[in-house]
Amino acid sequence: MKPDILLIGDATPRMIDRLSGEFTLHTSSGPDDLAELLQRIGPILQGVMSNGHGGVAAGVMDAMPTLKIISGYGVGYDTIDVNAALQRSITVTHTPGVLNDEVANTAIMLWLAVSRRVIGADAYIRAGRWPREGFYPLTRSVQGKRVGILGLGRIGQAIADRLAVFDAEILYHARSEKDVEYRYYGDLTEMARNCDVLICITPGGAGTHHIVSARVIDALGSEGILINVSRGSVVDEPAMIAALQAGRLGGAGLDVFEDEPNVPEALIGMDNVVLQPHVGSGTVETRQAMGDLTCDNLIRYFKDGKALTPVPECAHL
Ligand code: NAP
Ligand code: 8YV
Repeated sequence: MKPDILLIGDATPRMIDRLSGEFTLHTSSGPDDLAELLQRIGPILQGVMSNGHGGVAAGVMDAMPTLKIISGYGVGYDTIDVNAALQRSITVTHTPGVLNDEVANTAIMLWLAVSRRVIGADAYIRAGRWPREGFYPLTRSVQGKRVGILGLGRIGQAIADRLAVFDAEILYHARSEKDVEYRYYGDLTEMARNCDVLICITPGGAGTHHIVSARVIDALGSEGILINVSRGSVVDEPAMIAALQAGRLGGAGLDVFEDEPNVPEALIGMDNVVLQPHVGSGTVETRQAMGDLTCDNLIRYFKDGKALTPVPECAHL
């Protein structure tokens, strides 16, 4: 008998292929059909694959009394209620490491795009303005800047590695100081005051909610650039928008938002902002590596009871 697995959110054809060899698959495309599905087949489900966007709440787990594992297709697991999973002895897994380079590249790309006004310059040509109005206005260099990294973990370190070619002075804020040569700031506002660019790459969730506050944004200042590739909840979005509108913040490169997939209308018309629909890891190559690990976690768990990459809270299960 193949175990029954529920897929919540998108999975690639390669993932579906691999999983359907081992499991009986059921798919939910979102909250609209989830309740009905759970009522119908909840009691037979033993595993869940979640892309993290809709998440897995305690109530959803309750509807699956024989659930053993939730395999997250992504490294961030803020939308999966890990405490509720632990109470039910459910193992939660994620995909650390395999997306570091891609997300770091995304952060750097957003910074370059904002500083050098890539989107505006492209639009300038497409609107036929170059022959009529001459060269595009000068932009800001990315060379030799002070870059503050909020969250010096796996991806934060990959960002720091890339910053060497920009001759950046690297500052960072995390919960604890690391054994690195970059300058540590225990106080995020103080770091923001001392950097030209602030790149956010912490987990989401209660511990980091609005950690980039109005105060931090004001400290970054009118020439400062905010890059967010972490979670929308990390930045106080209304405060950021107000600062951008008033010219108290220089620009922003945003891959994540507080109410995805809804992006505040106010951001749409701003030419000092570059927007992406949460695609930091969204390449064929990296999603393949993430998808393989997501599947391997499920397959290994049902083979020998041990997943490959449990989240730290579930490592002992
Ligand atoms: P990681 O290795 O666990 O690193 C997280 C870092 O954040 C650590 O340095 C940690 O500090 C710091 N941190 C955690 N809570 C904090 C707090 N309250 N205040 C200050 N710093 C805090 O994680 P990772 O693999 O680099 O991934 C980081 C996050 O990136 C994910 O959780 C996810 O939300 C996001 N992400 C986004 C995308 C995207 O598509 N945009 C893709 C992948 C990941 P300590 O080391 O001191 O504990
Ligand atoms: C993806 C992410 O959006 O890994 C993460 O934490 O945010 C991204 O890589 C997603 O989880 C893929 O489904």
